[in-house]
Amino acid sequence: MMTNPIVKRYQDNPILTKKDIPYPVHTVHNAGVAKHNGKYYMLFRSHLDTGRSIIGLAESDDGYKFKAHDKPFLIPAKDGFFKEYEAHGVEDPRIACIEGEYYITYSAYSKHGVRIGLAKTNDFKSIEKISLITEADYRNTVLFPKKINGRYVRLDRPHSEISPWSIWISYSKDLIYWGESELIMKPEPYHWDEMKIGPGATPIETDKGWLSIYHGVFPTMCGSVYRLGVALHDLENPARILGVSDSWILQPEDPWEVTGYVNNVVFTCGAVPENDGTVKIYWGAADSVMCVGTAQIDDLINCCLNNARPPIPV
Ligand code: BMA
Repeated sequence: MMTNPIVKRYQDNPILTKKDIPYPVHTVHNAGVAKHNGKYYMLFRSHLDTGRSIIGLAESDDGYKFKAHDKPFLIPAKDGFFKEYEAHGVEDPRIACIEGEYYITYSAYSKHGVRIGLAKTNDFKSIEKISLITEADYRNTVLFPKKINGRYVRLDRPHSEISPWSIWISYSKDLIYWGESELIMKPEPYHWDEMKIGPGATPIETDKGWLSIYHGVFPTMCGSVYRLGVALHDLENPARILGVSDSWILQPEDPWEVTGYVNNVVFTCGAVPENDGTVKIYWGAADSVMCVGTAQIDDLINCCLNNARPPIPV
């Protein structure tokens, strides 16, 4: 184990497990987290008995000790347009606060594949589903937390056999219709992220660029290993990547990261920057429990700039 890790794990991990949830679930993982009126709100994914997922809500005063609400927060629609496309569950929410509104992007599963849903809340009490903002097959879509040059921007992860599991960027005037898509980052062959990459946490604005914490997957004889890495995007033109860290910043090490519903997974959907220059990174461990750790934002930026590999392998 590294002696001075970039991401310092919280000593009381895991911070939320199925035992903390007042309704029956089998897992608590892959949560988006945001701060609202001084409180931390966590939207977490849980597997039900059917093997399909729903999204619950927990809140915290300090970002470490969370209390789950009595009822799930975001569940597959029972009627209307969304029903057809969410029938197999809703997964992996990300939260972006844009101009005071909290936008949630989530994976909507159905027999037609996986699409990205967009929902909105102002208060984490009620939620409004807005639209399905991709066709199949997309996962891992994160919104930038502000408009850039007058447009909303997102990182996303379409999948096709010809161009598997890379990170793309798209733009929108209204958050509903997206376009001018461009591939900006690919897995690096024979590297820790050689099989798949996908956007993770909502990008964080820094004076050096947008910091993006993403996941990378390596295939082994024993299944895939999910780790976290970092990339830095130009502030004005986020399609331009200033550097991608050659090394991961977090890999499965704790027993609940190594063994669980899916072994060897650390997977982030949310990170909260703090005023003291640190960031709280939240990750689902082994698709079973939620964990948190802190890092210095400057250290993560240095990983991107001083130990960089090209975003698109040459
Ligand atoms: C990915 C997604 C994630 C999950 C990960 C590891 O493909 O399904 O939600 O955490 O696999 O199982």
